[in-house]
Amino acid sequence: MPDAIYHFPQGFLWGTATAAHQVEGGNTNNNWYAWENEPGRIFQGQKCGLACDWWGGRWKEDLENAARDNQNTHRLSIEWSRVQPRPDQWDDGALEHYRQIIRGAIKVGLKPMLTLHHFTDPLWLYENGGWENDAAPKYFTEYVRKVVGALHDLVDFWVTINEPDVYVTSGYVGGDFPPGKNDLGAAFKVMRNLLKGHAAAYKIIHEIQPNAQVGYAKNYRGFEPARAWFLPDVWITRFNNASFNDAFSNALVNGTLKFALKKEYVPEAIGTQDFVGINYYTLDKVAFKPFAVKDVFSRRFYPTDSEMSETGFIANIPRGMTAALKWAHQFNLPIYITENGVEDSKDTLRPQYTIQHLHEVWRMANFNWNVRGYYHWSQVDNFEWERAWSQRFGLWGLDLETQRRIRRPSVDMYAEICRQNAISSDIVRKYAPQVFDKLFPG
Ligand code: IFM
Repeated sequence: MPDAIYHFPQGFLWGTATAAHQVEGGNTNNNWYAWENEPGRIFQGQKCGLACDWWGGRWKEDLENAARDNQNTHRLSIEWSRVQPRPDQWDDGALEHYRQIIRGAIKVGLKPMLTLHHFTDPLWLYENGGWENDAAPKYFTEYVRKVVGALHDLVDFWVTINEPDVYVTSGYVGGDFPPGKNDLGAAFKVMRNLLKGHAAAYKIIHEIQPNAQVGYAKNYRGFEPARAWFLPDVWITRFNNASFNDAFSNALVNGTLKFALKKEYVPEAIGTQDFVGINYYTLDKVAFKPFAVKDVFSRRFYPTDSEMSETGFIANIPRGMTAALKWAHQFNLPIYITENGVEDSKDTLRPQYTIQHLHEVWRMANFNWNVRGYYHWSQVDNFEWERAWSQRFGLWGLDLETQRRIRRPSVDMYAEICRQNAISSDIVRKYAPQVFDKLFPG
């Protein structure tokens, strides 16, 4: 069999993504700490604890591993409650600590992409209504000014808010995230305030750094009608797309936020993204379900023949990545895959999942679409929110007792892809032979 190779564009960014609360440990001043201390909120009552002990210094080992394994970028986030522990108090020591981490990343050759808000809010804000409070965008703006002012000599690549769609649907519709509500009115308000916060952050960053690249990370969920011939399924699938996938991003184009059966014009949001960040994991089939008001008249399920992740959280459906990229392409901006990965402690599905999804990214890049980088979620197992430690997304495993990092085969596979800037038949043969014929037919 002759060797074949799928090359990615020159200068493609290869990295992994992390988030402060999930890796730092010891964040006891935010809403997730309060949440984990409420009975029944987190899987088996588990705790975030030391997480991956980044605050204690173990960021160094993980970032050095990433760089040694040929990555050239890392997406990480800042914990707001560390920088602003009280509304009237700033912690310059915390900012200095972040400077050290970011300097460390740059020193080993990782371009930092910095997220300003990744799910957690300071307790003082949470106790004052969180993002339901109309003052939240103003507070966020002050925090952003402080952080960007302190780090602008090191970072010019910013994600304002991670997955506002998940933050809102999980916290204010599904109830798995704090504050655990099921209230469409509150959901709309929070989405609108996040949009305002994003728009203001975009402007502040550009004021301080005219050449910065600023976007947000969109969790793109694939939706397909369960029965393509059945109009109610088609209609409800469109509705799911419009409310989950389109709402925030469309408002960045036309200023109109349409969400949770409400609509509001937020003109300052227009034109506030320089790139499209996509977090893609999986895809749902959607069937119309009469009377299911709470589930927005939808029954969502994975295609029956899907290959499933360890706890059934993710179905391996690479065509959803294609759909995500097609969706992103409409904005005519550079595209970064800001997250993609699978929970798999035994590393049996991750190699093929990663290769199959990257193959879709490669296909779209080779239609000359503007895809510029890929961040695998994640570098090392970390605290997976309400699912805690039951899901292991790391290329590297983590022994929580000892903080030892455990090298999984996917580490070597991803290192080889990053090194070659390509998926070669050799890599697929070695790490994911099950999908060799799919990727290299004939
Ligand atoms: O761990 C999360 C991350 O914080 C946001 N996107 C999805 C990941 C996997 O669930």
